[in-house]
Amino acid sequence: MARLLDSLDLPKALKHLTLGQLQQVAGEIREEIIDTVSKTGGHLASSLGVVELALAIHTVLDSPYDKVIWDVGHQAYAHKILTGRLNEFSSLRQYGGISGFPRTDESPHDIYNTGHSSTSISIALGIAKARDLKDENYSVLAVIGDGSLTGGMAFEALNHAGQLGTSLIVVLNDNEMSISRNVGGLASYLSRIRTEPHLLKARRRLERIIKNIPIIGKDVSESVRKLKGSLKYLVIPSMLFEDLGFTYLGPLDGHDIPLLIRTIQQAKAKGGPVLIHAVTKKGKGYPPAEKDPRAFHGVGKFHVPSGKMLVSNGSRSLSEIFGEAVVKAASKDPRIIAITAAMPDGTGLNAFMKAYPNRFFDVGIAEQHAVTMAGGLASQGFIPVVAVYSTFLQRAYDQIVHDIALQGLHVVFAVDRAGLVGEDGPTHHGNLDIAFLRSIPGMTVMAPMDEHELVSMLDFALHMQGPCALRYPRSSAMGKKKVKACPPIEYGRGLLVENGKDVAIIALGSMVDPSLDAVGILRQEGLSATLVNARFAKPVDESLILEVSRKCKKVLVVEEASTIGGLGNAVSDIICNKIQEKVDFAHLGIPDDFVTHGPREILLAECGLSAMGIAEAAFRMCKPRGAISLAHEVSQSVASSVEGVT
Ligand SMILES: Cc1ncc(C[n+]2csc(CCOP(=O)(O)OP(=O)(O)O)c2C)c(N)n1
Repeated sequence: MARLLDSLDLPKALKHLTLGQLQQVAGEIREEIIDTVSKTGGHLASSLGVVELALAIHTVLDSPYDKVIWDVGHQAYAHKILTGRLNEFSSLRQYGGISGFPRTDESPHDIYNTGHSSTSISIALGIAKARDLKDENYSVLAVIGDGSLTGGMAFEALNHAGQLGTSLIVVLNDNEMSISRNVGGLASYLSRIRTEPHLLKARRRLERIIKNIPIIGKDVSESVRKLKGSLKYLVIPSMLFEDLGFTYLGPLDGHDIPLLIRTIQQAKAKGGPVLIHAVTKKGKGYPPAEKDPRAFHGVGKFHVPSGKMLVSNGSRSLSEIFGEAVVKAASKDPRIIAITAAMPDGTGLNAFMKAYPNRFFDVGIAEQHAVTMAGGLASQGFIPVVAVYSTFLQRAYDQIVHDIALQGLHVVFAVDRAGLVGEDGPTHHGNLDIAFLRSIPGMTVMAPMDEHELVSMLDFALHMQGPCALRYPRSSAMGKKKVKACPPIEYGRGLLVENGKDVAIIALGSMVDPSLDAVGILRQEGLSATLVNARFAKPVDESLILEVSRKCKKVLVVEEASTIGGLGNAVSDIICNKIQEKVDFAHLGIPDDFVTHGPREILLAECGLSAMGIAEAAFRMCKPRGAISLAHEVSQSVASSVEGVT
């Protein structure tokens, strides 16, 4: 049967649909999302939960004249479909296809690039003030989840917006979930509003009142005022949002399209800062996701009828291996504490959470607090391990500098998803950590070449002093050891893996393995290469660098990190400052640009970070006029990405 969705000129057509038609479109959007994400992977449960919300918003507002900002943006699939991207939707998260997050270069309806949490209210407030200053008249609406509301920035923005009093609508999409169950006092507060019996009664009353308020005309704001007066303080003992200066409307059923439409109309007519509290079900409309929204928050490919995940290579992720290793270490040392910022699953710390619940802290989406709290614990003799994705650690830079390094505290940073993450794209790539961590006095930065070295480095990090970061990519374990000899970690010492004479390749972490394959390719081309596993990005092994540079006179540094500020800069400084004779230097890493989304292997290859790319770069240094044979069988050298979503 032909879909109504295919015949509509969206989003304009929404305003002319009947309720029945809007409900039909909601169903069709859900099917489209489930079908596509089952093939592409993506943020399924979050997107299914806001279909009615997206429909109501685009029915009432005139996007892109009115501005809609989706916090994190992982839940914006329905918004994408409703704003003219139905035909491209099957390319979601694919290389060259549409992004899994709002992107301003993709559509004028995507007002801001998002991917990191808790930014939407600040963005919306800035846009609303710009509107006021330019004497313009559009509406600005931010949608923020209850998980994202645990981020400090969201509170900073609410605090400011309430004071400024400008017209701004914040829709709180409350599904009781972050990726895992939401945490903290705010979650308990929202839960109380949702479930206390006398508040439930008030909620029904509120819904009745809203349904009876005229949609247009001067009675509207009077009705809203009365409505507020009748409910505020009377039924909800401490109206946090009202006290901050917002008109609070809710809690409302976030799947009731007419109720949502009317409430957004009310909020628009009322003016000033308004918070609509919409209660939604994460995974709505797809039973496996409703049952297990955590597993379906971010998924790889799956079988639609059963909800079974289709895992392609079955091997374990580095995150899982890290998680197991830290549990083992904690069993021997009661001082070890694990901290995550709303990512117990993604970081592998769920094992620790189960084994040592008293020594485990999920702080919510609060990376800054996670780091400084670790500082407090470390100051009292504990050994905190803060497991954070590289991209989200950016949030806590000053805390690392001021609250950890300056105090000389022993905190271990497990920096997961370091390097290119793949399909989640530029907001999630973690290529800056080496640059921003290396410049901090007293910081140690390590990167393991495989899971075996990861475990050894974690052990080393737990037993040293001072702040220490261990960075590893979004990758699966390699299984067999490729480099047989794996001597114990020594502070600031690298490892000579191959001892050739024509060119020295100095590789860091994830780049050791493809560099080893590159050495094999070079051998077939008649060149003998040295390979150093750098192990440390700080402090670097100066004596080994000097030794191989003097011997080969050609040095290629390879790292899955920004070339600016990376290991390569440290190596070139040493060569420039300490070697008199001429040494050719080249550097492969992530260029000074925001890398797009797509499979990690493709993105790495585009940066020259494949076995063939590394071999070609080394070959060019040795034979600038020659050309490497294209016939080399390049093994799948970069451990393939783990299934699923960052
Ligand atoms: C700064 C930051 N830390 C962590 C994340 C990872 N992350 C993405 S979505 C999410 C949970 C968001 O929960 P919520 O806002 O309630 O949205 P829901 O998925 O439940 O709809 C987290 C922790 C992030 N995007 N940004």
